[in-house]
Amino acid sequence: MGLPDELAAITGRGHVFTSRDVLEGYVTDWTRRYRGTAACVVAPGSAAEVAEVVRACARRDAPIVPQGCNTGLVGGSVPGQAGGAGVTIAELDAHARLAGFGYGVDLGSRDSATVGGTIATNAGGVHAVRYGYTRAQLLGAEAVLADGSVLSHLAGLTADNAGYDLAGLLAGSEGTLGVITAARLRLWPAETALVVMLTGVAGIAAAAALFAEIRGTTGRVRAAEYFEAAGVALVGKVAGLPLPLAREYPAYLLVEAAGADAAQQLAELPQLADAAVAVDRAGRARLWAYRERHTEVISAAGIPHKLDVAVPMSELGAFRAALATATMPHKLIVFGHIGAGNVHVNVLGPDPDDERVDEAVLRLAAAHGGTVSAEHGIGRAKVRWLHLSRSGEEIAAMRAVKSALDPSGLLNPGVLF
Ligand code: 2HG
Ligand code: ZN
Repeated sequence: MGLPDELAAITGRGHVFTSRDVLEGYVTDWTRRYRGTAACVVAPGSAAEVAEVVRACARRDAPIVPQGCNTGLVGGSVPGQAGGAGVTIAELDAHARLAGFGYGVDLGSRDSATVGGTIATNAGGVHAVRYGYTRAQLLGAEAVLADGSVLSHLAGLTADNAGYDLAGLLAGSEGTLGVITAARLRLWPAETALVVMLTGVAGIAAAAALFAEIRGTTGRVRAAEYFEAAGVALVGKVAGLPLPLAREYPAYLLVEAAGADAAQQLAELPQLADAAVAVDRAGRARLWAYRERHTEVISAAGIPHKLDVAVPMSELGAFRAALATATMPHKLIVFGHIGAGNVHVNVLGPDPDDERVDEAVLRLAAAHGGTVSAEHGIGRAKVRWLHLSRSGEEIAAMRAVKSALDPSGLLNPGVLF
């Protein structure tokens, strides 16, 4: 019996896919820059089935790549050259809202990204400035380890300080330590009286300064997002949206805040020469679209090199200026979560396999005191540059954890190290 048949005996035949056409969508990552091969895709329906599948693969030394809905952007959820169950972020948030709560992580791929995948990647998203990354939402986790054992800690006690934080370790492990099958998540009281403000600024340093001012004067800031004229032009061209303000600006700052006074506080800011403000749902969505549609319109224009970096707030201006030279002569689109100093550098033009621009941008971020991965993770895309953000001692400790939990390197080989 071949592996697919053995797996079908565990999950049922309808949960094992082997046809080339179906596999294609699972072995190519969202950017189309990373692809690999797989013997089959299996979609187990429970933690017990995941455990049996992992054991069956381990017996045959068959590597496993855990995948949520494959929305990752660093090749971390697709196999190298050698889906299944899951609740989406939008479903989780909608469910929490029925009880007057919300989930702290929100991101553009909310309708497809799964809770398991976002835990594995420690997703940040647009509300990280208020609620933190996924790890901060995690009160416990259940995961199947490489030997098929099930690690489970779901009790959710607030006061619980007994040893290593294994759920925290699984967050951001990018599928290299276990397959996440359940989680206990923190919810937040749903915020009301939301206001979104979009304004033009001279550049990234001005956006950072304005954000600092807004944070000091406005109640609850939930998001602070940055984008530039090049991105707005592409959104206009591909998605057909008109210019967001009366005239064009070099860059834009979008802020979302909550609270009865928030709209008034924003309106009183003396620095705002030209701004659009929306308090109703449709108006807020209209302003958010200029920021949220960046990823999709860039992808429609080509296969981008995505460098998701962060630098200290004080370095943003100098970093942005140096970026223009480092990425020449290619098309550069810069946007990101400015509240966290997180800059999404997208470069269109270089061949997908040509890593010179990746090298230049990541070294530049490191030289400015930043990190090679602010939000998306290391995946396959940034393995070569992990050392720019983690010391030899840190990488050795990570490798020790990996080989203790997955001695034969069965889980997501080629990702992270
Ligand atoms: C976002 O913030 C995502 O929209 C994607 O992290 C960023 O496409 C990108 O580079
Ligand atoms: Zn992002």
